[in-house]
Amino acid sequence: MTQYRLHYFPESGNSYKLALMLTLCGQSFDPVWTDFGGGVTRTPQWRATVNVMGEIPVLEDNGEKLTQTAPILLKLAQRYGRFGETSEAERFEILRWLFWDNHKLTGYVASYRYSRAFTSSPDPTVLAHFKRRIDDFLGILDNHLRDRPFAIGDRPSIADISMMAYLSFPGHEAGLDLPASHPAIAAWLGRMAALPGWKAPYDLLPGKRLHCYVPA
Ligand SMILES: N[C@@H](CCC(=O)N[C@@H](CS)C(=O)NCC(=O)O)C(=O)O
Repeated sequence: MTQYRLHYFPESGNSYKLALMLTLCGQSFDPVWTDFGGGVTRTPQWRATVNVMGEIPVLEDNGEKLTQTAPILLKLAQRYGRFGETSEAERFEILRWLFWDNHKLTGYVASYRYSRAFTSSPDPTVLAHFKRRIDDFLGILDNHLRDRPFAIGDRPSIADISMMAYLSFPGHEAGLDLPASHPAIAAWLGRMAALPGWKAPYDLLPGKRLHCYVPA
């Protein structure tokens, strides 16, 4: 049986992608809380020994350190025969949304939420720029989900797991009220949360939290 260790911090939606995928596949993992706020991932020692890219999450798979959630999700989907593709066309669709998520949706929502909620004096110009970008991306996703229950069609896939991660944290952190602003996204999040075994981010990622500067 594969032994997993997940290096994470609780506010990390990227970590949640892997924690949720493992959980939905019936797998357990040892949580390795990491002092992201204290700057440990910026240290030369951590980069030399844990992740040369200086990022969380890192998934240890029987001792092998894997990074980048998209290829890890693809690997887990193949290993467990869950949330992957059943045809070449579906594989293309999954990759298309995974790349879009990493570059656009997660890239901007994560940066916006982190600056807004977890730093003491965010630059308003930078925040406004991020917000304009995420409004556009959320609109694109909401449109896409109006005519289909999940990202690639009738069944949930790793593309959904990847894209839902940052949208599953408490709304006040990113200042989002998705049921009011993007009802198709809110309905899709509800369908994902109804999957057997689903758990919310802070239930899967325990431990000391960053100070949150915005009120709940
Ligand atoms: N594309 C990466 C993104 C990972 C990522 O950006 N992680 C954040 C924390 S959730 C991080 O470590 N950021 C550090 C930085 O940007 O310097 C993935 O999917 O694993």
